[in-house]
Parts: sequence; C-alpha cells; structure tokens
Amino acid sequence: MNQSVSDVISIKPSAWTVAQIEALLDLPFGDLIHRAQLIHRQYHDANAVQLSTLISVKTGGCPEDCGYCPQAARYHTSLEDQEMLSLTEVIDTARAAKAQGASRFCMGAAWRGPKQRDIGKISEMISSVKALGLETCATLGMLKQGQAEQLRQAGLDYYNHNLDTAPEFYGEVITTRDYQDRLDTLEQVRAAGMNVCCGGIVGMGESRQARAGLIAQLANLKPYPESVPINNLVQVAGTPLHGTEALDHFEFVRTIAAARITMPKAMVRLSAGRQEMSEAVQALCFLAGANSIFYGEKLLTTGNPESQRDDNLFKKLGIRSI
Ligand code: SAM
Ligand code: DTB
Ligand code: SF4
Repeated sequence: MNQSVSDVISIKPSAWTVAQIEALLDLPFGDLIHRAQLIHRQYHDANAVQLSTLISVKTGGCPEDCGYCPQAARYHTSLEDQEMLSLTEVIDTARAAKAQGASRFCMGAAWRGPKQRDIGKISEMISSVKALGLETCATLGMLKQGQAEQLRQAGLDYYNHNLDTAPEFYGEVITTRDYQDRLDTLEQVRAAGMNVCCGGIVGMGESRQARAGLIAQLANLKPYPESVPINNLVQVAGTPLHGTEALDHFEFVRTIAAARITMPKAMVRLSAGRQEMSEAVQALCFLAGANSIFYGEKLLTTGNPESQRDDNLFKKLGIRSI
C-alpha cells in the first residue's frame, strides 16, 4: 500500500486536513470500506441503526435562497405553503412515529430563524414530544442569543443546523447567510449544552475536494457533532439545483465512510435521497458506517421510503432498529 495513504489512516490527527480526507476518498473502494468498518465496529453495534422521524411544522415561504430547497419563497416549485401546525397535530404525528419504532422526532421549520413568539409555540411542541418518551430534535434556522437556552429548557436534546457544503463552494449555493452565521449558531447550541446535529448535502455539483472540505469542517468542530446527517441532493423542479448531474452512488458511500472514519463516535445518518437509492446502495452505506436514517414516508416536503420497505430491508440485512 502507498505509504502516505497508510500514514493518513493509521494516525489520528488532532485536526483533519482537507488533503488527508481527500486521500481517504481516493482510496480503492474496498480499502475505504474496510477502514470505515474497523472504526465502526470499534465504537458502535455494527448491526444497529437509529430511526429518526421528521415533521415539517411550518412549510414553505422561506426568505432564504438555498439553491437546493423547495421551501424558499423565491423559487417556483409546486410546494404548498403551510402555516404552523397545531400542537395536537404534532403530538399525534409524534405518537404515531413512536408506535412505528422511531426513537427521535425532528421538527423542522422553513425560517431564516425563529422569532421570539415562535419559540414559545415550538417549546410547547418540544416538551410534549419529549413527554411521549422520544428524543427531541429541531431545525429552525439561525438562533439568536438566548434562544438555544430556551429550547434546551423546553427539553430539546438535539439541534440540527447543517454546514451544507465546504466553505469554498458555499457561495455557489446560498447567499443570504454566510458560513460564519452557521458556525455561530452551532456555537450557541453547544454553549447551551445541547447535542449538535450537523452535516451537509452532496450531489450539488461540488468536487470531491469540496466533499472532503465539508467533512474536514465537521470533523474539526470542537467537539465534532454527535449526529452527522449526510444528504444526497433531492432535486426539486423549480429550484436552481434542479438538473444538476447526479452524484455517482459510490461517491455518496465514500462520503459516508469518510464521515465515519473522521468522526468515530458520531451517529452518521444516511439522510435525504434514500428514495433514489437501491437497497444495495443503502446496504453499502450501512457497511460504510451509516447508523441512522430518517424513517417514515416523508422527509420535510419530499418523499422517503415507506416504513414497511425499511422494515423489510432491515430484516434482509439483519439490522436491528434503535
Ligand atoms: N430552515 C432551516 C435551515 O435551513 O436551517 C431548517 C430546515 S432546512 C430544510 C434543513 C436542511 O435540510 C438544510 O440545511 C439542508 O441541508 C437540508 N435540505 C433541504 N432541502 C434539501 C434537498 N432538496 N435535498 C437534500 N437536503 C436538503
Ligand atoms: C437534514 O440534514 N436533512 C433533513 C433534516 N436535516 C431536517 C431534511 C431533508 C430535507 C429534504 C428535502 C425536503 O423534504 O424538503
Ligand atoms: Fe429556508 Fe432552510 Fe430551505 Fe434554506 S434550507 S430555504 S433556510 S427552509
């Protein structure tokens, strides 16, 4: 084996360089999966996958310009906007998700960030969902001083806020908030003592080096996130990224493996884009170290495999859900 490659994967750097992660991504596929498996088995039950269910509590009409997102008001997609769901609707959906086997319930809102009056309503949702015995997660956009603390007090276990891509590619996708804004929100979440759920999207036309750049950013957060969602772009007609050349699925699997190797203890989530993946590709993602999925037939606004299909896949693979 090439000596420099063996160096990058045998030592555990205190900070990952983009070049080191690129060297991982450049490995022969089998070698990369093998490395990921070794780490995965050292830190996790290799046959257990965690289930999170998503709900969109406020849909569409978002003022931001994220080029991938069907919920941005400025793009003409066929999505119907929906004002905030009632507390009862959220509780009923959470109860059903729990009955189906989900252990975490994630509430998303199409906001640049929550207004103070939104925090009150969301806090009620969080405490009610938590009272059902589910882990709680929310993704509400950028947080202002004090808001993370209020959410934590309501019982929020995880806050999801993605870096989305590498700093050098970011400006191609989003202009209405910058990379530092995202890092600042993550800092607020950490300071409030919550778990961080932070990942990104691939398949947006970025280079392999940019995928390495995203993983480097995530892995070098101190500490790195507890939960790392890796999304494959779901292309929605009307969004600027619709029509982007699809990412080869092996490249997606490689990204999962790099996340696993660089963030050994994290739950790495095989997130959006599963509906477009065969069972075989999903199985490769689990082999590469993914140990969490979104479960339930809808993500926020787009489709996800039906629970029954996932149950069948888990049965075939001998995977236990947690
Ligand atoms: N509005 C909040 C925000 O952006 O911070 C929270 C909700 S937003 C929809 C959450 C994340 O979903 C985004 O950061 C992005 O990573 C992911 N996402 C949105 N649209 C997507 C798509 N079409 N394909 C894959 N991931 C997507
Ligand atoms: C994340 O990283 N992916 C989820 C969740 N966090 C909020 C969202 C995926 C959204 C896919 C497009 C949609 O359904 O609107
Ligand atoms: Fe708005 Fe979030 Fe969509 Fe960006 S990703 S347009 S902030 S809902």
